[in-house]
Amino acid sequence: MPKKFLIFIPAYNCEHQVPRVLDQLLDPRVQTFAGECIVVNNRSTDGTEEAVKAWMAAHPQAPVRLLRNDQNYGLGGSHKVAFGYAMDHGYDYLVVLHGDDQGDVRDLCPLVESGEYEKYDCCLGSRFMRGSRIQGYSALRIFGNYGFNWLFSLVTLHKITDLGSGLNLYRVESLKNRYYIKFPDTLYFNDCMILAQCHYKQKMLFFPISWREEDQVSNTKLTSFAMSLLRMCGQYLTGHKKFVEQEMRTKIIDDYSYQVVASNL
Ligand SMILES: Nc1nc2c(ncn2[C@@H]2O[C@H](COP(=O)(O)OP(=O)(O)OP(=O)(O)O)[C@@H](O)[C@H]2O)c(=O)[nH]1
Ligand SMILES: [Mg+2]
Repeated sequence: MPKKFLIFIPAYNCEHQVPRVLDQLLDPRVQTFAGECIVVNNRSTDGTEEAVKAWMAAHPQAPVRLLRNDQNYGLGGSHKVAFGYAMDHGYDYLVVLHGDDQGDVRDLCPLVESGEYEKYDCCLGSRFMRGSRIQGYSALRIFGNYGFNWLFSLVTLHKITDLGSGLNLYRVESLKNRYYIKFPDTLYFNDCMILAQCHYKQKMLFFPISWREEDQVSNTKLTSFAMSLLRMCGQYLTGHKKFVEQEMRTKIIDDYSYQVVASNL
């Protein structure tokens, strides 16, 4: 039976980029596997929601649904919304595609067309491996990423070539025990996911992607991000199990609730 794919686009203040991301879904190669798409608006303060609605009105055949989080849950919290949605709606796979148009969902096509993705619990897009293409990142940022990939690889004894790009594929079954629920709701969510996937011995594949920074605003504060990653590595080293099971949120949310604000389905 063909597998059901849900495309999840996290969106926060990306009114200019999100229509371009939705345009990527019109590619016939993408349409062969993409089922429904949810855009999760994390309470943007710009015109993101209007831009998505306008795109949906112009493409009434596109199976897109626009969700709005009941609070700003951060990028991690938005993943929790989407993971829950994928489980509740019977999806087999979930594709994460950032709404700020830095990646290209077509980079997934070879993996999906060959069926190779079925061997893994997650296929993680990598900006820093053979075959990857990266534009618009400073040398410092690239160097820092290579350094942290190396450090995380050493700590986990797994070859890690990206700690969190904006194009990833998850097997929904592998998320069903909701091991991720106490992970930070912030931009550190992906780093914790990788450490947990190593701890739980999930099958992980890194695949090369193209990534660009053109008209996007980077929200990553490099120094504090680096310090937090170092702290995380230290904690993981002193006890994997304790690390992945601890409460990592500063604010506990019992229900990552949302409203459906528009739907073409
Ligand atoms: N910063 C931020 N992004 C969010 C949030 N909720 C959803 N997003 C989306 O998450 C994606 C990643 O956010 P970015 O700020 O670009 O962070 P990043 O991609 O990790 O870092 P860069 O490589 O610098 O772009 C974007 O598509 C945002 O639209 C949020 O609360 N804060
Ligand atoms: Mg970004």
